[in-house]
Amino acid sequence: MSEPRRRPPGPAWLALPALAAALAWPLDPGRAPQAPPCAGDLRAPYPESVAEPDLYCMALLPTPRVLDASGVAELRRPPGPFSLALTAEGGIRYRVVLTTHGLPAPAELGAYTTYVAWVAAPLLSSVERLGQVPASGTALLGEVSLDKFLLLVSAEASADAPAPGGPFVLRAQSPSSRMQPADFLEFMLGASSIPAGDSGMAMTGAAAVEDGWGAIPMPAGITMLPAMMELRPRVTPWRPVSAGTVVDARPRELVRLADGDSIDLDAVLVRRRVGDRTLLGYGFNGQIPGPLLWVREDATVTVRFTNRIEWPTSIHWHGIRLDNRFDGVPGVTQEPVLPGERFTYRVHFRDPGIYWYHPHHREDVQQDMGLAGNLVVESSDPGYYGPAHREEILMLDDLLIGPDGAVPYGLERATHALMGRFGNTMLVNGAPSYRLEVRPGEVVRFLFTNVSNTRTFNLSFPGARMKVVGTDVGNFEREAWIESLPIAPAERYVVHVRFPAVGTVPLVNRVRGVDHVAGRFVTEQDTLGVIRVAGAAVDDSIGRSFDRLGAHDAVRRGIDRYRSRFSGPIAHELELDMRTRDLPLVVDRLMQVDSAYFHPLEATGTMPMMNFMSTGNEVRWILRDLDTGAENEAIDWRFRVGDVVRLRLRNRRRTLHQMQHPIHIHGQRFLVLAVNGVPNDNLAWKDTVLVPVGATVDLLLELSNPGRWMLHCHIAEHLEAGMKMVFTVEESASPR
Ligand SMILES: [Cu+2]
Repeated sequence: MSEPRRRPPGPAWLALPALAAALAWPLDPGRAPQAPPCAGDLRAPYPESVAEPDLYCMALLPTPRVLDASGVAELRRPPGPFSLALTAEGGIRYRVVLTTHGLPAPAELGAYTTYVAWVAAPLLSSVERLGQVPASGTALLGEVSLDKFLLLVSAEASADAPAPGGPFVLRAQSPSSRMQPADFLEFMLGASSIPAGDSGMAMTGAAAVEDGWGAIPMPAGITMLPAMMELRPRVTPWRPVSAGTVVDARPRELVRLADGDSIDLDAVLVRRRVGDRTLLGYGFNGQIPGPLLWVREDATVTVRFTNRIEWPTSIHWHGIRLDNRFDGVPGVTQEPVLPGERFTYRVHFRDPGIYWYHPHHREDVQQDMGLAGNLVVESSDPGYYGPAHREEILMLDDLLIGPDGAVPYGLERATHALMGRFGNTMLVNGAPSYRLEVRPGEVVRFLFTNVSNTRTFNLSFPGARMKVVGTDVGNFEREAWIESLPIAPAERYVVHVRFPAVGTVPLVNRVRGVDHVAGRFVTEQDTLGVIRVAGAAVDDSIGRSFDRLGAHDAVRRGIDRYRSRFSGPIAHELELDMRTRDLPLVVDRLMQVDSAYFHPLEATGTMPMMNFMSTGNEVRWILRDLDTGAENEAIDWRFRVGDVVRLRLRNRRRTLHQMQHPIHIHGQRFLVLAVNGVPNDNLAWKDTVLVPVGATVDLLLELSNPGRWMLHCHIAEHLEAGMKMVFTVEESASPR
């Protein structure tokens, strides 16, 4: 089955050097073809464009009155701190850049003086003005965030026309409109019914599955094909069993460690309460999350780790630029720590910020069951983050719990290899109902870490303003207002939120799910916690400072010495891809139908059975070096300490299934220079970046730390299905 291709109506808009110049496109002096996403042939072989035209471009077709005219719209990421711009509801925000060619003078069509572009819902239930466009040329227009939409251009008597009055001359459908209810599936695959309309996504039903897997939770309101319900992973189901006494999981404890201090960490089996369920899990020192380790910047601490669980394991110190020997990657930096064995880590903390630690072996099981803890590295500057009344450290997670308890894991290989194990129970600090009490006017600093296997959250506090302050390895150059916080697995963000008035404010995750079979979007909303605002108002000097966006001059100055490298050549280009083999026919067929459109962000699990049955036997996720063709661990990059290189990550869309990938680089730090060619103007050091489907992300990687380091996707199941590589950083021959 071939993918639909839009054949543009005329060749005139194809080569648009003027567009690039007009919009100051960052032309790449390094490798040749870096065109804006929509400046080439939309059918050209990827990767000639800087983003996937199939997802980020729309060819506009002429109406019969202007058959020689044409147009193309680019769906451009608006500037902002995240690689994907979302609304609080989870819609993807795009800035529309519209290029028209060959439209007649408006007066030739009647009493008109100009052309105006509009965005409309598919059935024209709403129409909004996007801005004025020329008869031939390029205009930067307003934002679009509808799931599916039409772009329309009409001739108008006035540029200020509040609604379309004149004739339409150009129109196009959003790439997401390619998703349609697949009526023929009923015939082809035996779907009993394809419901219409929108509904919530609460996991209400469950598929009773025999043979040791228990019952698999199903999202309500999402179409399931009967043939899908028969699917099983071709691995042995594994769930923990308690032999002898099992300790009850405790909430985490704060452990302050001074330079030179030591701590014992044991991975143990625990019994945990999640809502009204009792489950077996794993905890560091019996705690979920693991102990909150608090250190000062530049401290070195010793961690004596003992493995008291039944899997081989290790501890990885996520985001810490430590000595390679202690990075905790079995097979790369150490042997796995076998059950009953010990390993001693010496961890040095160079950079202030919020970090975390977790196993680096079968994370899909061990991390999911509770082995994850936060680390706070306190800055020597007491005003590092700016003023706030209090600080809350929140670890976000989700668990997949069916009527028979936690859904078993795969013994030989991870299940859920396609999309990762999306949970149906949201957790904050290991528990399903986070509560906080504050006084009116309080500014709360939240330090968020996403430790879920695959879920990208889109957090907001409706009714309270939020600004982003910092991320993985320190602060942004300056604070920025945000309407929501998209946070991918392994990412961290520091935000300040002000709660102005008495009442309650929920912490919500709001995303758009894709019902692939019915070809529609659905709303998913989860309340992760509740902030109760009560009592006397606080003194407002911190509140007043909250209203101003602060600048982090030290961060900006620190980045200044790298700016001359921003436009250097691209050292390596990695394509993110996947391959399948031996998939059941029903899955393969459905994936082919499905591949007509991939949403840039798969924010929730709407294909639970197809996902559940897939393992590393059927699915291989791939990092491919575009220079050598080498894949995953066959890639062999070599650098020297002091190198500063540009990397380009391209998330290939033209494949059977694609998904966003949070790419993590061990032992170093990087800047996200640009997404889909749009440069970032507010930078921060990071160790994990979300690469949306079909997107291109440019990084500036600083090689500051010698050793053999991993680069991998932080979706636990994608890592287990191969999506990893190792690069080498050699000691510098001479001081730099
Ligand atoms: Cu991935």
